[in-house]
Amino acid sequence: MISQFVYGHPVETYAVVEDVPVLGHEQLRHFTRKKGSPQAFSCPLREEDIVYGLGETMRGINKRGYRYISFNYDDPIHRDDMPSMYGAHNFLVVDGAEPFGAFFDTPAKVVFDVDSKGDGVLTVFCESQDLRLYLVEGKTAYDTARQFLGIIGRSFLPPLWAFGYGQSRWGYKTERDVSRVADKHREAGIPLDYICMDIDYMDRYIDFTVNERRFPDLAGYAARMKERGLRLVPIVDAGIKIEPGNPVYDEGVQKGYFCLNHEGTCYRAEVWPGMTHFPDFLREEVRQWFGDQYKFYTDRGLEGFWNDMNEPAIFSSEYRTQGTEPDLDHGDPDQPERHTADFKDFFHRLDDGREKSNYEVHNLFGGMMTRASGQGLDRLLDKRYLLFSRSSYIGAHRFGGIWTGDNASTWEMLRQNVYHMPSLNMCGFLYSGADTGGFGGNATRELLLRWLAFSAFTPLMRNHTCIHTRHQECYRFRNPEDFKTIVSLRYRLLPYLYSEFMKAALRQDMFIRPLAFDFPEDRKARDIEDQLMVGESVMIAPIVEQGAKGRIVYLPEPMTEVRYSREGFSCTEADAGERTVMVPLNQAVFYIRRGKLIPVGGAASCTAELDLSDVELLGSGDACEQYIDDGFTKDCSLDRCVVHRKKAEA
Ligand code: MIG
Repeated sequence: MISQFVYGHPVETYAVVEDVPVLGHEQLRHFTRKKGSPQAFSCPLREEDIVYGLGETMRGINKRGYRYISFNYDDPIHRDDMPSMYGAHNFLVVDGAEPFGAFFDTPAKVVFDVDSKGDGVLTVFCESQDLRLYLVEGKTAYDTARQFLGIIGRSFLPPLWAFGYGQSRWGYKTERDVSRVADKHREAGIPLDYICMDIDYMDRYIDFTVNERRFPDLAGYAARMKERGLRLVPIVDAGIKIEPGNPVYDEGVQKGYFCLNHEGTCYRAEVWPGMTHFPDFLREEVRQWFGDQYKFYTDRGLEGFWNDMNEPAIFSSEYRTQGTEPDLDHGDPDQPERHTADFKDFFHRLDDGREKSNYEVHNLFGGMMTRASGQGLDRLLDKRYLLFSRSSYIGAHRFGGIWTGDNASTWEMLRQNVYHMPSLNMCGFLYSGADTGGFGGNATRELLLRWLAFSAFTPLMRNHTCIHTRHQECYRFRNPEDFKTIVSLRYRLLPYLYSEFMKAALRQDMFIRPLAFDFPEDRKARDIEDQLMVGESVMIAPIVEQGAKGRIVYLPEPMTEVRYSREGFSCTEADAGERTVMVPLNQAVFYIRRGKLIPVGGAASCTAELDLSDVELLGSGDACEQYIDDGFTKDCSLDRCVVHRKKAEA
């Protein structure tokens, strides 16, 4: 049961794509609304109720006990008291006596106080008077989340190669740098499908250009790499450099495609290329135009992209030339103001004729860039593309995935990655992942191995790190053989993972879930945050602590324990309850649910070498269904599933 409540005159966000009946304000259940600025929606929580959701916010899977702010921001210090990250995912699920979910569909700032004072009250403060509130009533928390996924439209479907392993580093500058990464992986036998090109591939950081000294023949190079089963994935930033003579700039100015300043001329903000203008992504015509620009890359054979700096990030502006240190709100919990001045300085002209400051519609900017790029790529390519963005809003999940931005090489950040995955899935962002190994700071061998063993199960599995940090490619560490084993696990699992991802996306379901969603009656499973369900049949229990030789795992039911080492898979049947499992750094352990089977494949150095239909079956079930396609087709449907049955033992 889903209903909608409309307040004021909401801005079109394109988040919900299904018709949802609008009820009168007096019919609002669960919440009491207090008018004012901000308007506040409150509901009581019982001691035992759990609050899920809020996508890309810090802290645990149960959001209870803290305060979170939806106001997209580029802040690389991901301390767990950071109130907002890069995305705004305003959906939460209250798992109480009557489970329900609520989606606050407004692009302005929203503050979620999830019982931060411990007095059993959830209050959502919406700064704008204009919003749609969607209320979802489900049988369980999982059912509630699934119903929500049903109204926001199907997840973006990346190509198979996007499920391979990717290597990235801010600092690869030239064709030689990129080739070295490719060669070293191939030499060490570490599988690899793509290499990201960070801002240095561009001509002076200008979008839709390439530095021809560094990449003299990008098209030829991309083709040669593709023959080796490797793709190039360039970064695209939000701002367009002010440079008369550049056709993208000229056309944007001439057609009025950029955001305006207080004087009604194009707003000027400094980012990587120097002074730039921001495309007014909130308008359809501008999105069309921006999306079409990706032709520069697709003409050169590129099929994958990451969109960055689209909160948008601003170093300085025509109004703020100094004081680049943002006044971040890490302190007073009753003062939700963050650094907002810049966002009040530029304006969007909406398709409905209204003009809004970026501050009023702030959280839509990055998501609309994703929509523009995704729709453009869909027009330009006759196959599926890879796209992931830093900033996002619910709805953008239909056009691309996200990565969780500038984390760090710390164990906390690995734990945060574990918590993020189910929360993002509830908000539609199935294709997501973190910078494996950590962006800021220096990764250790142990951290990277444990992190890889976790991100082997996340759809986006990319090792990325910041310039001037320790080199973090697998082959830089002692015994690359161990890294090969862990990354190979990902490839051997791809028949299962790809199939389960595609099935979940096509069914508008979650791919990664909290344990409690699958075992709602199990009191103990309800409280577990460091084990997750991946696809229909697998449970994982990642190791997220330095020096840990193993960990305690809770099994809500008897399962098959699968250990992966350089010798391959070995299975043992494990009883329900707690068990201690020892996991050396060069091994990984996961679990298959009772009565389930999963298809696993052979080793491969890239997805092009994989034969998805050549599988062996692990687990205790009799049959399983595997989704198989060519990895590119846009014509994806559940009809592509094949059934495998376990052969009777001889
Ligand atoms: O101001 O392009 O989150 O992944 O390496 C930093 C350089 C800009 C931020 C992204 C990061 C990327 C970096 N970018």
